Amino acid sequence: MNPVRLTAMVVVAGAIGIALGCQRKTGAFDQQDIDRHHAFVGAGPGFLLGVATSAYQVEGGNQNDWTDWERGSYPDGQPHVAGGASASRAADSWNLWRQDVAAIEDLGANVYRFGIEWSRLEPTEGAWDAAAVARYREMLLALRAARRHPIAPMLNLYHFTLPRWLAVRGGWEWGGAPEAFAAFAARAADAFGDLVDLWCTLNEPNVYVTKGYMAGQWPPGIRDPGRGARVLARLLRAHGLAAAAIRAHDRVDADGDGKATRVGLAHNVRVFDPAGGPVDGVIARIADDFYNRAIPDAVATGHIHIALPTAVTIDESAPELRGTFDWLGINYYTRDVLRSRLAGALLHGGAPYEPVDDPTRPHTDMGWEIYPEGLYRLLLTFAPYGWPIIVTESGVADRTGIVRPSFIRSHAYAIDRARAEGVPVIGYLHWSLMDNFEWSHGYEGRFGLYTIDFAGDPALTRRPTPAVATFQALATGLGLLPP
Ligand code: PNW
Repeated sequence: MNPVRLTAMVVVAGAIGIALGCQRKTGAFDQQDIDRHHAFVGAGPGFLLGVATSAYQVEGGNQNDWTDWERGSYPDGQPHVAGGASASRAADSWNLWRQDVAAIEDLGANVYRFGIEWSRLEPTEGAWDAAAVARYREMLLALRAARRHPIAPMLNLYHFTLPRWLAVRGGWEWGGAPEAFAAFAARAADAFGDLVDLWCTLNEPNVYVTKGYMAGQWPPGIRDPGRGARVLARLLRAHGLAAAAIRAHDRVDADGDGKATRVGLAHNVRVFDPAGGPVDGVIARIADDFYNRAIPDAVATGHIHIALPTAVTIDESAPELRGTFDWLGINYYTRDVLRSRLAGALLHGGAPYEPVDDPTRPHTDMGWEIYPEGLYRLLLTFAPYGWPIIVTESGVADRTGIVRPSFIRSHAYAIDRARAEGVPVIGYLHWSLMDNFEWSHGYEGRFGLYTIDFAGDPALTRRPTPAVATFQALATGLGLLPP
C-alpha cells in the first residue's frame, strides 16, 4: 500500500467521520441507578432470557481443525493454547448434557443458544452421523419439555471450528466452502427443524478472521489482512446461502408462534474510542467500519464493502444477503481505546493502531476493560438497521465469581437504557452457562455462571457461582421463576 493512497483514505475516512459525527458519547452510568434498577421488568412474555455455549468449547470428544491446532506450537516453541490445554474432554457436555439442561432449568432461562458440531455430524464430506443426530435430538426434546416452561433452542451452526476434510481443502478459502456449509445447514434443518425455530448461522465472523487470518492466533494461523478480508466476504456468502437453505428446509413451526424459522447471526461488536486527536479518531472510524459495520451493512444493502486501508478493499454485489436477518445477534464484551501508529502500519504492514489501556478502569481476568456503557452505545448504533436485536453473548472472565453479579446487573441496565430509548432488544443471553474451553486461553478464562474444577474434579460437577442468583432474579422479573 503506498503512502499516497493511505493518506487519501485517511482523509476521506476523516471527512466521513466528521460528517456523520463520532459514535455517540455517553457519561458513565451511575452505580446507584444500576443498584436501584429492576432489569427487564415489563419486557414482556416474549423476551428471550438465556445462556450460551458453543459445541467445541463444551462437548469434548471432537476431532476438527482446532484439535490439530491445539497440538501445535509457534516457531518459538510456545504452545498454541495456554498451558498446552486441549478440548478433548472440555466440559464433557456430550455425556453430561442432562446436567446442563438441569442447570438451565434452575436458572429460569427460556432460551439456550448452543452449537451443533459440523465435524461430528458430517465427519467426512457428504456423510451424516445418525447417532449424533439422535443425541442432539434427545437434548432438544429435553429442552422443549423442561420443568417449568419450554427452553427454546437457538441452534448455532458454525462457531470457529471446521471439519478436517474441509480444512485440508483450504477452509473458508476453498471456493466450495459456502455451498458445503449451506448443504450442512439444509441437512441440519431437515434433522432438527421440527424442534428448532431460532437459527444462528455463524458466530462472530469478524473474530474468526481477525484471530485466524490477521493475528494468527487461531487456525489456520495466517497473518495476512487481505486474506482475512476475503474470508470475511466468503463467510457472508456462506451465511446468505445457509439462511436460504434453513428457510427452505425447516417448514415446521416448533413453538406455535406462526413462524417456522427466525434466522440471524451472532456479531461481535466492540467500541473503538480514539485515545487522542483527529488521526486517532480516523483510525477508530476505520476500525469501526471494518469490525462493526461491514457485516450488517452487507446484509442491509446487498453489497459487500470491506476496506482495510493498508491491505485491501473489497466491493462485491451480494443481493442475496438482503432479508437474511430476522434478528441481529450482538456479542459484546469490551472496548478498545486506540492510538494510531500509521508509521508502523506503513513500514511493517501491521495494525494501524495500538490499544492504550486505562489502568484505572476495571478489567476482567483476561485484561478486557469492563465497560457496560459500551453496550448501550452500540445498541443505539445498531438500532437504525431496523432488525430486532438479541444480545447473543455478554459475559466476563472472572475466576473468583465475585465480579460477575455486578457485571450482569450493569449490562442488563445498559440494555434497559437502550430499550427505553426505543431500541428493539428482544433477548439477553449470558456467556456462558458454565466454564469451558476458552480457545487459546485454555481453561484460564472462566466465563461460567456455573464453575467447573477441570483439574481436580473428574466428575466435572457444575457448581453454581454467586451470579446464578443474579440471573435468577432476572428470570423472576420476567415471570419465568416464582418470586
Ligand atoms: C466469543 N477477542 O469469542 C465467542 O463467541 C466465545 O466462543 C468465547 O468463549 C467468548 O467470546 C469469550 O471470549 C471471542 O479476542 C473471542 O476480542 C475473542 C475475542 C472476542 C470474542
